[in-house]
Amino acid sequence: MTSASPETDVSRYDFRAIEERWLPEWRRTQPFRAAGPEDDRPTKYVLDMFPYPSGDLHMGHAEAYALGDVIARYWFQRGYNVMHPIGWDSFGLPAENAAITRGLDPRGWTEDNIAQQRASMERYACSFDWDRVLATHRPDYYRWNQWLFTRMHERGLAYRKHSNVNWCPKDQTVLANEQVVGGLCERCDTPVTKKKLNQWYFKVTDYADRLLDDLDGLQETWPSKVIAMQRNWIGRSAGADVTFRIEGRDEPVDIYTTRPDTLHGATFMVVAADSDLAAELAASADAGVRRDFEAYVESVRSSSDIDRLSTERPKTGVFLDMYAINPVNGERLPIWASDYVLADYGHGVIMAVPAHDQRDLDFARAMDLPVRAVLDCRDEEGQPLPDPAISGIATTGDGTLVNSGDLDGMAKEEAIAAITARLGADGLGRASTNYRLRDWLISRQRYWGTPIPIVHCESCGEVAVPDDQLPVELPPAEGLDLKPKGTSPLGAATEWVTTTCPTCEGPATRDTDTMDTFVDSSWYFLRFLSPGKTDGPFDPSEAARWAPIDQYVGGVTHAILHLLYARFFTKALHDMGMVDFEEPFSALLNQGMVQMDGSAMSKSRGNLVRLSEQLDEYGVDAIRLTMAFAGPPEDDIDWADVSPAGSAKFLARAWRLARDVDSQPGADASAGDAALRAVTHRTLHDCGTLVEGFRFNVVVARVMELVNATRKAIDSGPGAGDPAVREAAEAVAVLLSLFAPYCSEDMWSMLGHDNVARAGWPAVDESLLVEETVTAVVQIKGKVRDRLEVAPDIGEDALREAALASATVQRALDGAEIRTVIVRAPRLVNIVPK
Ligand code: ANZ
Ligand code: ZN
Repeated sequence: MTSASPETDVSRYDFRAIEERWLPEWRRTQPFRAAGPEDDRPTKYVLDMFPYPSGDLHMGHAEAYALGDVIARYWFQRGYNVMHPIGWDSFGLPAENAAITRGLDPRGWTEDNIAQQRASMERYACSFDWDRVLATHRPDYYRWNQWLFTRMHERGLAYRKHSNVNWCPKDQTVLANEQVVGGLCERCDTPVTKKKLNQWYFKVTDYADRLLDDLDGLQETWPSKVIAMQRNWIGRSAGADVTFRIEGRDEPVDIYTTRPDTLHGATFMVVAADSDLAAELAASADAGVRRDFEAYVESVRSSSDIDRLSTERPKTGVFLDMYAINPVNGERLPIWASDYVLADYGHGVIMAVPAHDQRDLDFARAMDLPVRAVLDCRDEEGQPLPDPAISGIATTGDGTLVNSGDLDGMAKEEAIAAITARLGADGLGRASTNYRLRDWLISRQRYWGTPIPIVHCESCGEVAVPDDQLPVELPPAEGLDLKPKGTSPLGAATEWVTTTCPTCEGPATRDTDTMDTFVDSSWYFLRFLSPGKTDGPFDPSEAARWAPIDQYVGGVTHAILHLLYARFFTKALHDMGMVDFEEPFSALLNQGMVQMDGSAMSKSRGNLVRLSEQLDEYGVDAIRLTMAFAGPPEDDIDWADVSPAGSAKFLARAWRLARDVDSQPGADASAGDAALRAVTHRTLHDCGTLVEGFRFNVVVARVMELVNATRKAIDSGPGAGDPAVREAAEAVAVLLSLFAPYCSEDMWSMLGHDNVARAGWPAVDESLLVEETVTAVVQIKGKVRDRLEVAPDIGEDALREAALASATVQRALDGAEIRTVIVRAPRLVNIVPK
């Protein structure tokens, strides 16, 4: 780097000049390439979630990449062979909608944005391996989506079925359950409706137990909030199926319940209005009932599952004029159809126990149906809870059975076991498990996605496109109307759609749906490991060497879907023998959001902070440092509360240390100032632990202290020629390389070295890790009178004694008698005189 160093002869810190000096240098040297299998250093795979290329980078990206970079750069300094790649999640609605509104080809628009984001990332000094970039909209990537789809299809893990799906009338596309938020489309806030369609699914439910159980192994390294969200999403529920006979019908029905102990309290049955069973039962009823039922089903169609399950909502329904028989006591239970029972959970039909289930109770009260308590429930003081029939509040806890024949007096678990055994003996019941998790609906009726590699043949049916004919490339957008209209725009690409069957060579048509973009992001972390591979999605030996990912960094917005799908893919790949691990992300860090004045930044609110303007004004390093210094990484950052100007000032102060050092590289530090050396080595020692614990803001604070101590040593201590000053300045440069790459590179160069990012973590001299002291404040009646430097582990008695022995304190007490002394070791002593 000799070409760059002579120019460092400037006496002022000028971040623009420094950026201009080093960016071309790094472009040339590419310091962050991961090394191949010949390298025997230990590996670390650090991954930042890849962005959508929907515009230039914004403040949110700046935060995420600054924090991910601290971790990656730390492991580089620690001497690891680090994999830190980046790519683009470049298919999907944002790009397509933007392309439609601007009348552009999504391809060109996407590539332009990628080029812009890449340039911004380079300027931002992200430590990415630029030899590994990928973009999911390119055929050399999505070819492998199709290949993986085919492997899933072979195993029955990809299948097509006709079913009621969430439909966004505005975007004219299906939505996964996860993309429906509060009944609204996640993207455009339009109320979501249901539509019956033939759609492609991945069989995630086959993996429900493993997806749930394997969360146990992530307990220590994933945010507990994310684990809880995953658990809740999978929603495993243990209960029993119970078989009820229906009067006038040959076939009995099974219901699912988590409370078989309440079977004697069932007073009616409710079937999901939109289920096949409801339609079947209604069909045999008289014309009046049928008419009411059909009108009701129509009205139900537009409500979301969340609304339907809400306890707030008034209950509605239709009596089907039929009866079920309770298997334990032969009672006749009227059968109703309602929307508060979901068609696709359990069996889509329930026994209603209004005394002990709030929604059943609301329904019973609305329809004037009987309520019978079968549990004696008590409050904390042992007092009986009010009768639900009168209070309107169901008693949903545990209790002792009553009104339940010979089960009376039993506790919940005992009763569940007894009832289940009894029903089991008669073939009328069995233990059963249900999940909230549904199969993953992956087909979309949009252009900008991976074509589903299936052709439909009249004689052979669904035929997978053979591997050697992949990729099935998207036809050009030109001439196609991309606007959403309910069917895929690909249907209009007649030439593309018309094909021959790979099996019988007869005429066939291509499937015109494209894949959900979550498919693309479910395995991209493996593609980075062998991005140019042309005979498979990834190289299994590279996967064995690098994966699973040691540290994943990204937003909590992906806490459910993306992580769940990536986990599912990993398990499926494991079962195909392609990877030897079952969880993709060994550790996860969710960074907070960048806000302005207490709320999310948005164009409409006018509180948008532009990253490019911030970078121009304060420089890349100051912005990165501000992101790290703002607080714990999980917390939101309010840009109104932070000071990039303060960060810039601090960086100038650090930089001047290197300028002032007046000793030769390699000077023997052991001869240097002992006090400064102690601070340097303590800082290096602690900062390692702090980085590994994600306490980046504390690391920055510690570097600030080290800078201050070094400045003091130069100005009023042993002076700029002391080798301990050089040692300290070099430590500052290495530590700052995690946060402020430009400034630290310039410092490093002034100090006579090159490539600070690979300098290596300075060795810590343990003998210099002298015991630190902390400051104890001594108060008299709450007023500060003295400060004492004490050992951090000082005991209460010793601290009390030291405080009372202080001359300043004695003078202030002026012989007064002492009533009490409050001691909070090691920080505080408060003396209260009589
Ligand atoms: C009788 C009962 C009595 C129930 C009681 C609860 C309390 P989780 O825990 O979510 O699995 N249920 C079953 N299928 C349903 C469906 N398709 N739509 C709406 N609700 C359904 O909930 C299982 C409980 O939810 C089941 O247990 C059933 O009501 C109801 F004191 O059966 B229970
Ligand atoms: Zn055929």
